[in-house]
Amino acid sequence: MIPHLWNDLEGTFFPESALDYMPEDRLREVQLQRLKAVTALAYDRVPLFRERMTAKGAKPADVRRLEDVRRLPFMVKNDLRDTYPYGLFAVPMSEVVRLHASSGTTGKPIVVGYTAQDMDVWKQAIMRSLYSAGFRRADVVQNMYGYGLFTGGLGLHGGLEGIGATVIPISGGNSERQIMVMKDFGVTAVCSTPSYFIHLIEVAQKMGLDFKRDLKVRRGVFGAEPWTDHMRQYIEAASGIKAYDIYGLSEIIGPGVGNECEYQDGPHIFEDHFLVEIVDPATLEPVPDGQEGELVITTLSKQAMPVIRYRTRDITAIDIRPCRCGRTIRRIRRISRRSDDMFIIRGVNVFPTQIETALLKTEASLPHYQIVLTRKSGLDQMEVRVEVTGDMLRDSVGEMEQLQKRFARSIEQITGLHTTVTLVQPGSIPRSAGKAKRLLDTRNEA
Ligand code: DLL
Repeated sequence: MIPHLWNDLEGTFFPESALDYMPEDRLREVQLQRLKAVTALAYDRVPLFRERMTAKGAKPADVRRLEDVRRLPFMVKNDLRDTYPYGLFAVPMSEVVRLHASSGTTGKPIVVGYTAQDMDVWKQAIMRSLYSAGFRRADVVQNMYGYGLFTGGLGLHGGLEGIGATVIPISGGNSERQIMVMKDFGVTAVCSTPSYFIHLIEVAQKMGLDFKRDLKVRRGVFGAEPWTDHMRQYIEAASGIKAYDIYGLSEIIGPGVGNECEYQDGPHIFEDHFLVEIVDPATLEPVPDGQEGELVITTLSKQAMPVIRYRTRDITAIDIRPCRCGRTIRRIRRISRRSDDMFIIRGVNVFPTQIETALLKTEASLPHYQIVLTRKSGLDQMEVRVEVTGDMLRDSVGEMEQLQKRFARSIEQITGLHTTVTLVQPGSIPRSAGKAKRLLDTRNEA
């Protein structure tokens, strides 16, 4: 029997989600009850978790108060990779109704699974996200997140249908068509990565359209990559819409871990489903509320893949100031950086090591390379500079161009991203005595 972890609460979700306004002591009670249940579930069903608990001398019964979460072992992205594909699942495959995947540091993605109940929890979390950002059933919504293995497209889609909005499942790309649809279908709200939407603003301008005058879009939820307040101001001023931050990650559920309310002051976390802690990434000790550190999340109601104390690598702080909207679920500060070297370009997660793998696959000798990220007309661009070694030197210019193309193709195969490859003189890429600085990210330097 799979325990029911969430529908014990008779929550009325609409017109306003009662769960967002639960009295704080009741919320903490719910969290504790669920933390106990999810710890027991993982202990019973997930060997990796049980082994780590045993190594720590811990038992599920040790969780008596919420703070006891600190007695539980951490999980990291590598754990998902090491147990690829289904090693962290706590239910038989017959109970799993959906799989999603996200890229990891090696060629293999990480895989996440959902039971029917997990799908419901996810849908509710997205409905609450959209509702807090002002989306309503009368909205016509263009969902520009990628449909497929990425959690963005289908995740948002479920919640959009849940609130009764009209969904246009267009996915990303084909920018002129996006603008045409936006105009002709009378789109009132959008879901997109912030960088792609900025690009669309430019495309619309090139097509001779004025966002404010010619389009009916009034709001959007933006996430899947860091975006600054500066970018928000730009989006709002240039398009006349209200832009809200949506946060989430595949390992936890996908989009919908948290979302901003009308005050646009950092995402409220759906704390009845996600327990958040902030730790010092070096010592892993908790930091006081309000102080910055690494966000650690425990899923409180997921069945297929319960995730305990997941180190997100996202750097933020819990905002303990009450929000003017009256929601009791707390907020986190908007995420502007990660503690590891993964970077996100156009919503796709990329690790420098993936680029290295691609270069090595093309040419056997180890190249010196640097990844340069820039932002042109609002759209993120990736350039990979590769130092030419003796082994790579070819006679003709044409052969060198071929080499360049093969590098670019190999990078695209591994990351799915189109990139410019530039061959540079030997010795021109800076060397470091310690860690190599593979990434030059100038996207926020404007
Ligand atoms: O990006 C899920 C998602 C889809 C969120 C659509 C929002 C909208 P992943 O591909 O696993 O999942 O990437 C998760 O993206 O750990 C953050 O580093 C980053 N990220 C996600 N949302 C935000 C945001 C989806 N609002 C990783 N602000 C996370 C900053 C974000 N970074």
